[in-house]
Amino acid sequence: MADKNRVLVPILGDQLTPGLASLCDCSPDDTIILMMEVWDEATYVKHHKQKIALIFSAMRHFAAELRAAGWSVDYTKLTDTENAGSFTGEVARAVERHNPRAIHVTQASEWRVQQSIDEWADKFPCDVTILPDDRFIASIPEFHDWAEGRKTLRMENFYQEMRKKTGLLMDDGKPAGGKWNYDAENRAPPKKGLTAPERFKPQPDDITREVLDLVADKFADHFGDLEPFEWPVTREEAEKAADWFFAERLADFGTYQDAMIHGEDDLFHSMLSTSINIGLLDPMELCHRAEAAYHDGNAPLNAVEGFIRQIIGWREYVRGFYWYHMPELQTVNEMDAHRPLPEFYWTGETDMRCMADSVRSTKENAHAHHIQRLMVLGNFALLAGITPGEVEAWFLAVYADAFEWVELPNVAAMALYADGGKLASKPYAASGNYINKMSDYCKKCRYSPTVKSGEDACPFGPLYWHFMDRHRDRLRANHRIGRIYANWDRMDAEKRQDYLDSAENFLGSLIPAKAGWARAD
Ligand code: FAD
Ligand code: DLZ
Ligand code: SF4
Repeated sequence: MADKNRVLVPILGDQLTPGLASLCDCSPDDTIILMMEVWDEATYVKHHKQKIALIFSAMRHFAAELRAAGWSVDYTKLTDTENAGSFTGEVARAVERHNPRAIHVTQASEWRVQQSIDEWADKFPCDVTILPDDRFIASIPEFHDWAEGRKTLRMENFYQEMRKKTGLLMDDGKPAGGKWNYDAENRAPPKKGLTAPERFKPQPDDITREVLDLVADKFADHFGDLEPFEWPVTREEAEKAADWFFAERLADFGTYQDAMIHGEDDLFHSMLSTSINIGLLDPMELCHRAEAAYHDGNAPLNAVEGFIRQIIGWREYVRGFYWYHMPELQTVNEMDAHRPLPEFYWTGETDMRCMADSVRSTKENAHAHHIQRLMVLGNFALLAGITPGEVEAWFLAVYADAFEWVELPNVAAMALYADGGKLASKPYAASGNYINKMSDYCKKCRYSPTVKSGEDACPFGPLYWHFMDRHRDRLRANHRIGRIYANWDRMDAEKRQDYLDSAENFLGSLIPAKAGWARAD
């Protein structure tokens, strides 16, 4: 049946928010909402099985929520049609079915998808309106205005603007407690025996079970364990997960933000990124709750400021940075890195205990926490000079919270310094001493961070010096690393050569990943 005069509102898998911009000016009796499970989105990289299950289950639950609220939802399941291929293909079919008078769509979070949406106005015989995604605190033009003309873009400056804009942790125009940033109090190493309270783990209902069967059947060759599947897939579950975090973990979130413990996969982290990224939780609401916990005396300032900084600082900043630097950000390789990704990023089969544990958590949970991503998995790729495109595809494929707008700046610019320093003032390069200080990994590792070269040396040590040595011309002018070259130059020549030989031997032993893990052959 043709529904002339109705408005078609396509909603994408990370737009699961009732107050979405494209729904605001519509009423249920004048609108058809279109939701589409499509092969292109599930396979442009071979996402972790849990990520596909998360998106499909959350989409199906959201469709049910919308229907219960009186909306008409046209929902295409992946197996409904033979060729549920792409967003544009499905919208074309929906235009034929419904003959809408207009399409209203909220801007896609990712450049790749937005490129295809930009073609809809020419393709379809109706008006197409693209609305800005107002679920972020800073709009894309606002970030652009802030960035334009600045020599360097730094999160800290942007974050202060966001604190002023939102009024979060502000006392009479000044930062609460007198400082903008309590990062220095967010770096405690793990105490012996430190454990974190369990997080809230929702159990699959019938809708999720059906999706899990679908994923097991259609995506068996994708990376990662499908079960246990413990991600929130509804607003209600996500809110329970947030309640749990605020009650059980926030108070220690700040102090142990950078700590790593073997087998303690998420420590005091919130595990809320998937829910925030797909629209089940409102980032500002979370920040207000964190601020209230501080004012009520339930969490210290270093925890609350740290949490708020991740959200209105880093999360907003990387999103603005992404749109400011796309599409060039996809191909940056300022460090001239060309080594293939090692196979152990997929198998976890390495004697490096820190890497093996981070890959294990990634495989089992579709998650690793920030310091595992940055200072273990990212740091290794930086030091070993792995091709940015391969590292980016890995990070995009393996995490349930991975969307290119947040993944790419974190990987290319933060972890790999492949943008040459537009985001970070220096590479996040570290030897095994950092990992040894911040984790319990090294104690039972086959390597030792105190052995400096040779077979038993922690590979991060020689790799660190190899990295510094080969990038001397690029990095020595950076005043934040000049001191490192002074140390290198003070070492005797034999010791320096030992480091470089150990690194070369180790790099020569790496087995490249087979094709087909991240993308279909
Ligand atoms: P918490 O530690 O509890 O932090 C609270 C929230 O702050 C997170 O839920 C997230 O929304 C936000 N946040 C924290 N750090 C960042 C950051 N650097 N950038 C953006 N938001 C941040 N995050 C993703 O959401 N998707 C990704 O694909 C992703 N890829 C990353 C790749 C690398 C190499 C690095 C270094 C970081 C990446 N991050 C990514 C950021 C961060 O690691 C995750 O957001 C975090 O681990 C999610 O777990 P959590 O919810 O427990 O976070
Ligand atoms: C990640 C993902 C996957 C796996 N599948 C779908 C899908 O079938 N349909 C859908 O609407 N969204 C999916 N997503 C999320 C999208 O990739 C995400 O919404 C866009 O990339 C945002 O630009
Ligand atoms: Fe990782 Fe090196 Fe420590 Fe082993 S010794 S866990 S490789 S940092």
